[in-house]
Order: sequence, then C-alpha cells, then structure tokens
Amino acid sequence: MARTLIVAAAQVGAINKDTPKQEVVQRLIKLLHEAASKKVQLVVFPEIALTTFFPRYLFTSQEELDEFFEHGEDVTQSPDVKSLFDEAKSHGIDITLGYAERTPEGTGYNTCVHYSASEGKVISKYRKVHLPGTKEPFEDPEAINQLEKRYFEPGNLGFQAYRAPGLVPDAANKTSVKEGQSTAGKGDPILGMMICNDRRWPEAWRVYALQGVELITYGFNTGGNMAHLWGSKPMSPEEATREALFHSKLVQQANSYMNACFSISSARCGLDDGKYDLIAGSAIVSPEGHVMAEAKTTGDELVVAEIDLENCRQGKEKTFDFARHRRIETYGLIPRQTGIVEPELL
Ligand code: CDT
Repeated sequence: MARTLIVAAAQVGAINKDTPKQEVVQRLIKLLHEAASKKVQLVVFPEIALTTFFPRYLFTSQEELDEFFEHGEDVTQSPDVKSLFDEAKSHGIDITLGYAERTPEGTGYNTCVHYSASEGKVISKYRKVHLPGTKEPFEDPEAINQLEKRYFEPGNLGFQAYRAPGLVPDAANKTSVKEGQSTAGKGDPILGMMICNDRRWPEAWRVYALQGVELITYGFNTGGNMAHLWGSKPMSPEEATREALFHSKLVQQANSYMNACFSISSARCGLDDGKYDLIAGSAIVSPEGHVMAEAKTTGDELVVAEIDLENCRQGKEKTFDFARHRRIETYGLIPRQTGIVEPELL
C-alpha cells in the first residue's frame, strides 16, 4: 500500500552576525507559507537555523555568546521563535528545526526538534553527537574556526528513531493489528534526526536503520573553504567548494541507499557577512540513492518532493535485509574501539 507524503527542505541563505533572530524567523515563515501553498506536510529547516553559524567566532563575553542560544526546556515557547511553531500548527505542517540549546542547568547543545502539527507539540528532540572542529581557535588569524567542541557538549539523547503521527492516512496502530501479523512498513512513518557532521558517520545512519528508519532528516552548515579543518591538498576556493558539495552529496546518497531510507538535507548556505562561504546543495534522496530534488540556488529556497515510504521495502527486505545478511560476530571492533589501531609492522 502506498504511504506517500510531500516533504521539503527549507534551505536558508546568508545570515550575518548581527542579523536579528526575528528577521530570520520571518524568512523561515515565508518558506513555510510557500510550503503550505505546495501542500507540503513536513518541512526540514537547517542546523542552527536562527542565527549565523556562530561557532566560527571566539566569544569572550558569555552574554554575547548566549544571544545565539535558545534558553529553557521548550523551544516552542522561546519568545523569538514561538511564531514559527504557531504558523506550522495553523498550516498543519510538521517542522524540524535546528537551534543552539542552553539547558536550565547551563549546558550547551547543538539541537533539533520535530514539531508535530497534529499533536501541537515537540514529539522528538535530538542533540548533535559528532561535534567537529576544535576547542581552541587556530593560531593562524586567517583560518576559519569551527569551535563546536568549545560551545557544545556531545549529544546525550542517542539516535532515537520515532514515529510521526498524522502524516500518512490509515496507518496501522497497536489496536488495528492482529496478533502475529507483521507491522513492518504499515505504521506511522519512522523518522530519525541527525545534524550536519553526523551525516558523515555511517554508524549514525546504521543505528537508525536498525530501528527501521524510513526517513532521515538533517540540517547542515558546511564551510565551502575550510582548509584548516578538511586537511585536504591545496586547492582554489572554487575547487574546495566543489569538493565539499561532492562529499555532502556522496554521503547522503550512499547512506540512504545502504540503509534503505529516504533522506532530506537542508543547508544554511551563502556568504555570511559577505565572506564566510557555506555550501548549498539541499536535497531529497530516495532509498535507492537517487536525488529526487535538489536546491538550484545558494539562497532561501524550498526543495520539494513527494515520497512513498513503500519504496523503502525493497532495500529493507532484499539487498539490505539485516536479519538475514548482517554478520554481527565480525563487527566487534565498532563498539569497542574509537581510533585506528594498525596491524603490527612487518
Ligand atoms: N556544522 C558542521 O558540522 N559542519 C561540518 C564541518 C566540518 S569541519 C570542516 C560538516 O561536517 O559539514
């Protein structure tokens, strides 16, 4: 049975260091209105979607740094952001939104939430596990910093898949399924969120896939030209941007295929403050690894596709039927070892 839904990545272009959050939220609401006109049911906004990508700066004032965070337990009640969730509810559109979270205890996380319009509340929260970059800024004053390890703790919520209600009609539920009947591919959509750098780690995708994930969503802020962090051979800024885009697509297509799930990636992109280049390339990818829709610009843009979750079944039941083909007795190093241990020298 077809389980179709219309989904979108809401790509967001340049945001400067001093751009007020209210101004950004108005742009997000404009994208949401476009989504409503296209009957979109789920909109994925980028990582740290409300401000510029502030981990590129070293802050000495805690007060100045805290301006970039949302404070407290419930982001839907954050004064600058509440109107976005209210709009999502009034249009009946689910959204995922990335933002910097400061908990009541004072801990910083790079976070995103799934807000369900039918439930009128956040149904899942994810905190970024893989924090790239450095704790201390580079000595080279020309280098672009990525100080996520300084401002955030690694996420403590794991990769928890969840079902999103109200998106597909006639979804099976606990009471409608007879005992012994398989429920695979029949219930409400199974989703998983990750954030930016997580997309480069196959473990993150696989942990979701082991929970039957059908759609993975994530936002990203990826520098087009971050030679100090990528550590790649010297290249022109144009080549570096092309390479960053290539890797971004490569991981999305390959991991969607290998885990038999759809994926939606949403970029914060463009030239922040006229000089910090972030790649675009927001995309919606099928479980066979094909790009179904992708951004054509480096600015605010809605990328829309209709997806049928039924198309996950083929990969999950044949090529990547985990229960039949995985050999966990050979994967022991994965949870036991973090870094590389080479074989002894000959
Ligand atoms: N935001 C984020 O995680 N960005 C990283 C940059 C890596 S360091 C160059 C990314 O993986 O895209």
